[in-house]
Amino acid sequence: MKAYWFDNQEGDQRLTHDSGREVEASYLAKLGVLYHHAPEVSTVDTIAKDRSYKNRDEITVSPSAMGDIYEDKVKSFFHEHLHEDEEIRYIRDGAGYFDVRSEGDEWVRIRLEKDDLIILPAGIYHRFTTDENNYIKAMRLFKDEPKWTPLNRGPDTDVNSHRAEYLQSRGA
Ligand code: KMT
Ligand code: NI
Repeated sequence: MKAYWFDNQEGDQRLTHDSGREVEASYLAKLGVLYHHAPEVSTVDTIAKDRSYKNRDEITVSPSAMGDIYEDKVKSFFHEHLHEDEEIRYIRDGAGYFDVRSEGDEWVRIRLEKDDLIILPAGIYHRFTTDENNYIKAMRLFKDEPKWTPLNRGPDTDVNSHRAEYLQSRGA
């Protein structure tokens, strides 16, 4: 895992976009974003149990796994959105970036590779992209009825109750 302020430069979303200014895991925690390095799957089992996650699956995001829809998928993952439930991703292979909005509404880019696990809280604005290698395999953990529908940022999401709860929990 490496986190840094996004450089806001034009160019392919899959480039590093590294401003050179690093972001500490402790700042991510202030945003409610929790990171774990988990080389053992047993660590993931413990996190899942503690947070009442009962199911999991694996997704591969790559042109060979997705075929013609790959480019559209990558574009749609990169639309800024929130979810009404938390999002846990455990990277099994490849790499990718989760961008999350800071307290000041700036992008923090989080690079994740194999054995990295991230928990994004419900209500945080974020987006995802693969990197230049166009390949990531990730485990997705979910509860019985995951509310993963991406709600694209707009007037409605700004007044979403999960968004309000998120901001309140951050002390914003
Ligand atoms: C997401 O939430 O955008 C995804 O699930 C993308 C694939 S998982 C790395
Ligand atoms: Ni999401």
